Amino acid sequence: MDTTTKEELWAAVEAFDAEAAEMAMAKLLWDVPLSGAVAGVVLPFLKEVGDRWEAGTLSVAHEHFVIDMLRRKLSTLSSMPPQQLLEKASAPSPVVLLACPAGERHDMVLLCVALMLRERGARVRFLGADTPIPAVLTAARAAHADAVVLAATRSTAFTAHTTTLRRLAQDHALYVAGRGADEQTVAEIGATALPDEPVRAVVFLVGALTEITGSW
Ligand code: B12
Repeated sequence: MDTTTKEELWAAVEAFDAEAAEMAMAKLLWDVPLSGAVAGVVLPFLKEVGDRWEAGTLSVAHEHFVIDMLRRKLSTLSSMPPQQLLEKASAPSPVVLLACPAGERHDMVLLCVALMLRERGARVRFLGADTPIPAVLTAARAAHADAVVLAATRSTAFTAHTTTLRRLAQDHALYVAGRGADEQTVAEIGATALPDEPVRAVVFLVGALTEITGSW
């Protein structure tokens, strides 16, 4: 990341200067492909938000301000359908449904993964934060999802719904991620754990989906 622009970005965030923060973010993202922007700018920035928040140098208000700006920037970056889908609209490509279980609001990394998958040509259905597991099951069936990706910071977000998640895993390839996806939880719900690092997780999913669909 360009250090001067990064400093401008943090100064703007500290002053709640939305226009300057967006200008700095736009400079950092200028002419960078989506996956490069997510991996090289958005995720490191999000990590620094987390570090500053834990160190007590970033207030809750700043954190909300940053998350809102990032979400808006990410949706602009992904406003066009990916090239592969425009070129071959009828070509089979896997459907991936992504959500955070009920009570879980940490969905920014999941959103980054969704955008990177979309850029690789997957047909992404993003349900986002706080989605009840029975609703995920219904949506996965209706969308004919080839894979479902769930992320949570607490393992109880998964283990409170073991029976439904096991049923989900019987019909759809089920992947879990985030701090709550520990080894014991993953085994209990019959899912597969994704690599913790989002870019590696996307590579892993693309490989797995190619095997599942046999045609991607
Ligand atoms: C931003 C933030 C929020 C935002 C979330 C905004 C959003 N829409 O995502 C808001 C304000 C909503 C929030 C709320 C709360 N938060 Co909060 N939050 C954070 C913070 C500061 C940053 C999270 C983040 O995005 N980090 C950057 C990413 C890159 O790092 P990461 O989360 O560790 O994720 C890594 C991996 O786990 C993995 N990963 C995570 N998700 C996914 C998904 C996929 C698909 C893949 C492949 C990988 C993956 O990738 C990352 C890189 O390795 C962290 C602190 C921190 N250091 O992270 C706390 C933190 C996650 N929050 C925490 C807590 C406790 C809360 C609250 C309970 C606080 C409160 N008292 O209200 C509420 C709970 C809300 C809820 N019901 O879910 C705890 C969680 C502890 C735990 N394990 O239970 C943390 C760790 C802070 C702390 N140390 O206490 N929070």
